[in-house]
Amino acid sequence: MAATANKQSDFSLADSAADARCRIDAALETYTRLSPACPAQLAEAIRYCLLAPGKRLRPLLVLWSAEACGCTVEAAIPAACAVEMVHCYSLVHDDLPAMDDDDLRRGRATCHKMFGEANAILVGDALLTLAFGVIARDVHPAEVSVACAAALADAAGALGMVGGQADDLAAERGGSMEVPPLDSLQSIHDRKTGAMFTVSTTLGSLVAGASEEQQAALRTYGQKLGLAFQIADDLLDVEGSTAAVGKRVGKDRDHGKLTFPGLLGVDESRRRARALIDEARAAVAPFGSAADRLTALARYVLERNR
Ligand code: GRG
Repeated sequence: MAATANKQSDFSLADSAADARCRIDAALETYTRLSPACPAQLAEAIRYCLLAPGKRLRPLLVLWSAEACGCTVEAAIPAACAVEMVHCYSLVHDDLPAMDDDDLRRGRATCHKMFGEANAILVGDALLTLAFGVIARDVHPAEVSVACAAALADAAGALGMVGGQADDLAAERGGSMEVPPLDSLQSIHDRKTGAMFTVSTTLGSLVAGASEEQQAALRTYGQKLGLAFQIADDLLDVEGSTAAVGKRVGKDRDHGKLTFPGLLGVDESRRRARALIDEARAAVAPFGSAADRLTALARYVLERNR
């Protein structure tokens, strides 16, 4: 993460993110010290994928949304790990030959390249179920745990990420386009990418016992940020380098995929992403300095090169 200094509060986003990532990674490491009852190769594959150097954006959103609502980041660590587990499962499955068929993820060989397709399917299954186990056991009190499980299930499931992925694959494979391309693209990304961003802020606010108003503000922030992130991801596919991004670039064009730069051009896509980031930052302005890290993270999403 670029060393973006926040002007108002004089902290470095890079240092804050590095510190938070250390805590997240330590917890993920502990959660994946699985008992010997887990087959050794499956355990190795789970750790290979989950402990790989991802940006940890979604867990950072959980922690910093909780912080914006006055909670310690420590209390939000289990929910943050659960979100990262679901995200990681989606990447492992997305990379499979039946879906995006990728060889490179987080700068390393993809799970199925290392461990075979059957193991990659099982790693995804294991991560998804592990996430809900973590929420059930480690998010307290019970009513917050239940609310987090329901929100994560909705975001990750058929009406959220899985549904967005299904429509994305259908569109790529020449499915009929019943709605205008831009609306369709936005709907796909609101579910495929945006839902996991939004639920990250929601889980942070739930753990913190936030008011309805705070929850709504963080939801808006998550929605705007998620869409801006996807536009930036599309732009990286056009302009980024495989070495920096850690996955194959140029594949959207090769697959004839519907993308923001493809529909709107690079300049207009960048303008829209900037406008969304401004809206995201405005949504959390009422939190004052408690949301400084969320504000700085929004800027990073726009400027990132990986
Ligand atoms: C298989 C159910 C299922 C869903 C797949 C997440 C996803 C849905 C597909 C990934 C394909 C893709 C490149 C989507 C674009 C945005 C995205 C989610 C990028 C990956 O997220 P990052 O950049 O990844 O936060 P790291 O590795 O940093 O965690």
